[in-house]
Amino acid sequence: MFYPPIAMNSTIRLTLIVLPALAGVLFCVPTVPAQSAAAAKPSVAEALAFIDRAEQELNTLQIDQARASWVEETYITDDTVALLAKASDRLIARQTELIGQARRFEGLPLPPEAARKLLLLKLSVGSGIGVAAPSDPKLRAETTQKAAELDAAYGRGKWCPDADPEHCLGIDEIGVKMAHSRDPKELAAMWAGWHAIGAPMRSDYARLAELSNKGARELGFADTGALWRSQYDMTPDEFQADIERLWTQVEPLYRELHTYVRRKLIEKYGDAARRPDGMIPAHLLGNPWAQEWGNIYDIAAPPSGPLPYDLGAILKARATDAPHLVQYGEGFYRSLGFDALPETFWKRSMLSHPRDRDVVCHASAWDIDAVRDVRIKACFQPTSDDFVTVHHELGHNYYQMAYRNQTFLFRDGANDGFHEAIGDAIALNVTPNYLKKLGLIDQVPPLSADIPLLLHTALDKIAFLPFGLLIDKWRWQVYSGQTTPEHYNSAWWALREKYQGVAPPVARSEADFDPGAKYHIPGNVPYMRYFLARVYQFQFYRAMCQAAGYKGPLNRCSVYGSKEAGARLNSMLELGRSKPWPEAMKAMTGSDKADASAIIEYFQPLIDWLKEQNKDEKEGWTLPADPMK
Ligand code: X8Z
Ligand code: ZN
Repeated sequence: MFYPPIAMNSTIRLTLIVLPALAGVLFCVPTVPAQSAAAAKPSVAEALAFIDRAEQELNTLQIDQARASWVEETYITDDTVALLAKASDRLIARQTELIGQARRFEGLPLPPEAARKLLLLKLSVGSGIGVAAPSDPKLRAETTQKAAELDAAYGRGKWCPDADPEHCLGIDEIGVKMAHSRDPKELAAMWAGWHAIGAPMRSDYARLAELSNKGARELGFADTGALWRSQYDMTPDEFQADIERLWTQVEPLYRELHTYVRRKLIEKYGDAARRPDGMIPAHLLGNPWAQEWGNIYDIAAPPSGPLPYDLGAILKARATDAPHLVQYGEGFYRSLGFDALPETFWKRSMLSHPRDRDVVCHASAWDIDAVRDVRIKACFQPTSDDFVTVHHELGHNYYQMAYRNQTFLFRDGANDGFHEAIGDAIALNVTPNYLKKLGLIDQVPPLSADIPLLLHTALDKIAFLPFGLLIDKWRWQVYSGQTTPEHYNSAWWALREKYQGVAPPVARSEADFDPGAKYHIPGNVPYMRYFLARVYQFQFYRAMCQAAGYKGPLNRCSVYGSKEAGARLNSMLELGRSKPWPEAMKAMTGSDKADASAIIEYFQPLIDWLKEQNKDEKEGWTLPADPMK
């Protein structure tokens, strides 16, 4: 299993209260035949034995699939694509069969753990490729082949600026260039060059959506989006409402940041940044997808001055190599009381971009055998972004190691947002004090430097929120049929305009498929997890700071070296998915709710400052008239 995969979980509320009602829905599968509909009712002991065997079998198949997936993503060829498709096919085929067989245990008075496992078995369908597949073997094979091909298409994606095939750039290089270029023309060319990788994916993507929907419907879900929204220990509708609640809490922060950054961009670029509708051109924000804006800190810097230090420049000046970057991260986890990474991590990980073959550079963390074989696959560079990404990926690996004593179906995050939040919560501890301890900076800047530091963090964390929200809003529309393939790109931009207030730098049409240029779309990785994680990580961070006995402004807290903070974190990690996520949340934070109050507390001084900066500005943007209306 690797992260990011599709995740699966449920809650006590589901198991104890909703399950009897849901069991009818979840286990009343229209087209997967129940094995023994006419046979005598099985006993509880048989159900427990069935679950035990299923877990062992799926564990073996999943290890095979993870190895095939690792080889495909680190060495893309038509053969590794085909081998991955086969391994995924075997896993999904068996998952589907077992889900069908499990129907005969419906209505048995099972212990809660076993009932939860049967629910998770069903929700786990398609883990490995991110989506379900039809039970018809031909259609299933087509599904797994398409999924593997789309993943490979992203990995092979390149932009060749001067049509010289010897001089092409992958996304890791484009990312660094877009972080540093301040030439709007060059930025627009890079933006368009990278986004061109999406167009050839469109028809495969449409077909995969159709196939995965068929798979999801066979299992009783409305569509793939509903299957994804069912992973959160509440109904899909409740989940949607909870997301809206969180967005309402944080949207005002985003709009303040948008207003401020837009003004700074116009000061810098003039007409190249100005639009009558008030939106920001998406190529000017220091990131290929305008998802995190920390790289344009220099443009957004307040009058009080630049950042007190530039971590990226420091790492580059020291020629910090990829293993060294990872050692920094490992050092943090060890200081909390976690183990050293296993020897095999260093032998088997892919930490840099190999030059002799195509790979998927997008960073991910892997748990190949659920024993010790954890790995990272990434194309790390000595940048401050990758300093954070190292902590992020290691968060997945330490979670995987913490829940390894759970049985198969419980070996996952409490929900997928938890999995994404751990490493980010740790990276929030990269404060000036901590960097000084590492010897990376000489002086700790005074508290008066906090507006620059907070602004830099907000450019990454707050700017991301609408992006994190809209990716799956688009996919949910695609899967429900609300957005048809002829409108894929316009629906994508309608959401980017509505939520982010950004606009494409060059004209777009349905000849483009811009969603394909973002890894998680061809990779079929659900994305709402990252929105959740932006909220959760501040809750987790605040809880660790409390456990460490920290008193002071939240943004200056670093729990480096605190065994108490480590123990608090571990109390949540070791649960894996054995408990509903609100219980895991409670073990860590004392509260069983997702709640944006921690993120607001963290940024409060900046929020006040931004309001002051924006007092003469017109906030917001206007949307183009909807052509469908
Ligand atoms: O995909 C990731 C991680 C791997 S799970 C590198 N992230 C999202 C992205 O890059 O789009 C982390 C932040 C959001
Ligand atoms: Zn992740």
